[in-house]
Amino acid sequence: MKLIQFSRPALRALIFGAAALVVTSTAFAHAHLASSEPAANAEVAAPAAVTIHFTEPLEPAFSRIALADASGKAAAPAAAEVDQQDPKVMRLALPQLSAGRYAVHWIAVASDGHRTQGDFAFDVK
Ligand SMILES: [Cu+2]
Repeated sequence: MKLIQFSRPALRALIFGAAALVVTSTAFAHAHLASSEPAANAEVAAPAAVTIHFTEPLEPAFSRIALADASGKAAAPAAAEVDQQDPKVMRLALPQLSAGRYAVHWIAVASDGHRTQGDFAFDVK
């Protein structure tokens, strides 16, 4: 069986085209925060968890959520978990939080290996 022959410029165009496709599709695969509970800057009764919904499925091994109190001290001893049913959701179980402002720092690694991160805060009444 004879292989299809490509001219050199055609082959080059094909390779660049494929590379561009890969770059484009991975650029869209970054996991960004879609919504959270508590929402950013919300004032809430002590929540049982911080739940963040992302735009892409997460890689559980490298994704995490950290919570700090107003003095910057870690306020949640548990590790965040990615939902097994919906890998776009990551949750951090919380101990009973006292009133005050809390800072959330999240790191999300999408299934394509790309890492995004962000911060928001909420107030406990
Ligand atoms: Cu990506």
